[in-house]
Amino acid sequence: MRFGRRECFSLYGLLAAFIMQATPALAEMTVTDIRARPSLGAAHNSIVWMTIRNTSAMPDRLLRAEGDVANRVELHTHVMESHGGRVVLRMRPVADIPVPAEGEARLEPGGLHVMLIGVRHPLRPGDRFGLRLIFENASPVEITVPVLKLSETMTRHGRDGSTPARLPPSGGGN
Ligand SMILES: [Cu+2]
Repeated sequence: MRFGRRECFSLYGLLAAFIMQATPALAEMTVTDIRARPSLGAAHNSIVWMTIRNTSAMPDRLLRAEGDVANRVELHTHVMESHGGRVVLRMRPVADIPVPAEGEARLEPGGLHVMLIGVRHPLRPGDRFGLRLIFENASPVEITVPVLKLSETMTRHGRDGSTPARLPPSGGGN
């Protein structure tokens, strides 16, 4: 029996399918465009944005982000809500963030983001801190997050208690 070209390809396909099943950790994530907002005002909160690209053929989900930069690190999105005829943008926690196969999840101002609640030290432009991204399939990814000036983050973030126009006086609070 001879293998023609077609049979060779189907054997190769079977082998590839077997390898993918046997090693689900092959899902690979590339994280770019990482940036955080300075922590401002009395809220001691900050926000991290990034683009997560899934280079594998397997859909995945970001389950959580971990780091000791803040007391709580949550995954959030924004939703439009109407209050007495006024439309406001509000933040809401999400259980996970889908990252499609060979696609990307964009965490952008006004949408999905990583929320830092109660930062342990004030975050100022030029600072950097680490976060670990935990996925359903892919291996954890360690990222370094630079803190940018508020204007550089192009923030459209809503009412989270911050006062973007004014930095807290030095020596005050915390
Ligand atoms: Cu938020």
